[in-house]
Amino acid sequence: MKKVAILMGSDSDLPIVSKAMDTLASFGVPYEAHVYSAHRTPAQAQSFTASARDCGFGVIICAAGMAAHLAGAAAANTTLPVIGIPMKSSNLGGMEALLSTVQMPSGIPVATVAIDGAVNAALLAVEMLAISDDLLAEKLAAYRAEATRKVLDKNAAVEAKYNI
Ligand code: RP5
Repeated sequence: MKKVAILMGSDSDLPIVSKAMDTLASFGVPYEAHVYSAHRTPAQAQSFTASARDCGFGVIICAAGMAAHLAGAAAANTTLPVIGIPMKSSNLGGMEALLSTVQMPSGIPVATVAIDGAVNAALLAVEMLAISDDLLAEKLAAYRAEATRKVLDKNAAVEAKYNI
């Protein structure tokens, strides 16, 4: 199976990014995580993303906050699919990272998830790998069914308590 690369601009992103790691692990999807910054360590970020396909990766997830250029810079160096996670900040709330990540020019796509949307970034990566992996597709279907069951259980509890 192809690996997922998880890049984050800072180790301060880890509390959110670890949710992507946990989600990938729950599907048995191999991943590597690295702290590479488009601004602070541009050479390392460039080198990693340019060689990612040859190194066995199938998808790259990039989490970055503030003037978030990591996902766009990664996408510029590879034709692997890149998923961007805009990180919430204390000053502008992540809107700056959202706009920096989502507003890519034509030709260099980044699939941008919600601010701090690490779980969905991982699920999207799993869905991409599941295009050519039937077992992974079955795991995704089971995950959805379980999520549906949990909501229906909550609905049943609310209906039982409040509907007279
Ligand atoms: C971004 O700047 C990082 O992705 C992080 O979200 C933000 C702040 O980084 P630190 O100053 O906490 O290292 O590059």
